[in-house]
Amino acid sequence: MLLDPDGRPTAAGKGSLPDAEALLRGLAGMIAARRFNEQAGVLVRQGRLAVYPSSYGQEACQVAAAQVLADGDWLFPTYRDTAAAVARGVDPVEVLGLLKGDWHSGYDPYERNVAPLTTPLATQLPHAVGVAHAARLRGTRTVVLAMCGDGATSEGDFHEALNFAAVFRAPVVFFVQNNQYAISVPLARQSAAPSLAHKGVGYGIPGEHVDGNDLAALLDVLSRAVDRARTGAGPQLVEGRTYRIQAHTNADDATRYRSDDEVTEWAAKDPIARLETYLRAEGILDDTRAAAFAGAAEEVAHRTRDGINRDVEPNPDDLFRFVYAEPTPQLVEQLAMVRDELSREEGHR
Ligand SMILES: Cc1ncc(C[n+]2csc(CCOP(=O)(O)OP(=O)(O)O)c2C)c(N)n1
Ligand SMILES: [Mg+2]
Repeated sequence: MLLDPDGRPTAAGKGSLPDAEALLRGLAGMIAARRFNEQAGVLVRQGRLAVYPSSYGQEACQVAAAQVLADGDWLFPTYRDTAAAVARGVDPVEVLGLLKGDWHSGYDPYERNVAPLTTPLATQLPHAVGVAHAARLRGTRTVVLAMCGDGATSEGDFHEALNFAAVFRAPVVFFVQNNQYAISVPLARQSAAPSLAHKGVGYGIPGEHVDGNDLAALLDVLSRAVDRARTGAGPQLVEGRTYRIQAHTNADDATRYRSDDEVTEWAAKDPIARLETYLRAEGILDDTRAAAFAGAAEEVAHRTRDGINRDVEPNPDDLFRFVYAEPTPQLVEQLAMVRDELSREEGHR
């Protein structure tokens, strides 16, 4: 921890905080991320999004994950990491395409080097390691940052990915957002490991845990892990300890398995308030700048709202177009069946 929950530098933080510009950028990113979370929540209630797994309260992890990467690096997000994708520059409307039920991944992964949001737990991790391994074989200096949740660390894919990455010294940083729950399952029922960061040890991967609501500490730990991977020293596991302030998704009722007191306790450790308090106390942030950050966040919300509220006419052919470069005979047949069925429906109208 570099900044305590009241926004004061800790002993470790004195003299070793990231520079003011990085912290301001991080704060602006978190304010935009929170506004995006709020906006997406509203769009769900309006029936414009099918589902939204909110990262409200986890904005420091979301923004830091994007901020520590260079342009050519890759980010592998989960369904909860929409705000990280937005922070990396993916169009917010396209990011929500999948959750709206519009279109395959919703965005072009190659535009900002952000892999598709992955819903099956941990399956993105072996893919991330593959990309990192390929980069190493090609001699590029690409680093991959692969995100997953606390629950996902129980999945076989998590362990296989760590093992492969360690053996082949793949330039990948595994970033676990430990938000204390896997839907209704609390961490204590999920894992008996001393910490999730310990899970690297058996594979020969250094593990570090960090306060996931302390943007300064996250930038410090994650950027060191990324730099280390870039120099060829191999993978690292970082556990960010944070909290899922809202329900798992809009389809969940979190009051059935956790207390309001617990939520209140974590809300007091809010990542945005903490950094803002520090930056104001240091005279780095003033009202004009804070208003500009809020204005930019409002702009993201506005764009998101406008784009999601615009009805698109989906082309059913698209279901088949991007599955394989060369469609399989089965896909060709299925496409013909869909077209046939639709044309008959047209006939009945
Ligand atoms: C392979 C697989 N098994 C089960 C699920 C159902 N599922 C969706 S989210 C979730 C909990 C994941 O918890 P965690 O990894 O901590 O991520 P969080 O949702 O807290 O961000 C589960 C079990 C799934 N998506 N994929
Ligand atoms: Mg979790």
